[in-house]
Amino acid sequence: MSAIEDRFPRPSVMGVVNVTPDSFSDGGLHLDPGVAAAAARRMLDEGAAIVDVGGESTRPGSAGVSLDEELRRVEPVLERLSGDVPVSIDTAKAEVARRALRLGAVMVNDVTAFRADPALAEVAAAHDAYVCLMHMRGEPRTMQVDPRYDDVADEVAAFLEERLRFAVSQGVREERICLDPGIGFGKTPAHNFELLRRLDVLLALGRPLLIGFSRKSSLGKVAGDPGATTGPLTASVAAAVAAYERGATILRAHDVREHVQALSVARAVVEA
Ligand code: HH2
Repeated sequence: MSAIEDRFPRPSVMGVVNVTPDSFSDGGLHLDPGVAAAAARRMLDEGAAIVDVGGESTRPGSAGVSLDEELRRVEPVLERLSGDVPVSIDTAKAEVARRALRLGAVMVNDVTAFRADPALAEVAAAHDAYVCLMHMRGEPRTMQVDPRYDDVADEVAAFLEERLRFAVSQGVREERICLDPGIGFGKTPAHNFELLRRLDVLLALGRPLLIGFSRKSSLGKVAGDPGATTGPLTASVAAAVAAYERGATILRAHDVREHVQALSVARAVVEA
């Protein structure tokens, strides 16, 4: 298989299918495996390059789910997609990733960057899977309680560099790895926007970047609702275009059609 930027050229959209009762914006929508699989296929038709299937919400305040419950949620969906939809498995558990990769998933998206379950790195390496390593400060239960940084871009970059080195030391090929600053994971709206503004600091690590700003509350807040827990579609699309223009490669989004359309225009502007 190829380098991640060959398989997922700039800009590629990653559609989101959360098979959870409690995800912050689409919780409960895709609990039925047939509905979830249909949503994944629709996203592919709408132009997604890959679909991110997750069975555990990481919204602020969430406590996590057991291995059995996570498998019960995602396995029937992956079986229905049967290797003909490119799937990323959004998990921090090695066993969930192992089963998903056996069922045809091609990417492991770990919001803990191989910290929660270091064995996940070996599983990804054994399958030569693509990997997304994300920055999170703290854990979902507490991460939004007064997050502070001296320099958010430098600190996120240092963390991602260390996790990249760890992944490579466990046998994951560097060319398979993308990095993600983890928008909303232990960050204020100001931190999230500074990370986008200073994406060059992360690009200097030499790996493609994945950005997941879709529907996140910082967008609702900056668009005028200080108590927002989600962000509107229009703001999500604006953030994805801004991220792409600053160098992001993969844009993680719930509303695939609109993101693909907007990013096609943005690409037409930058490409001769
Ligand atoms: N955001 C969420 C989940 N997984 N993975 C990556 N790599 N980057 C992200 O920004 C990211 C992610 C949170 O969004 P969502 O999946 O919609 O919600 P929940 O965690 O509540 O299921």
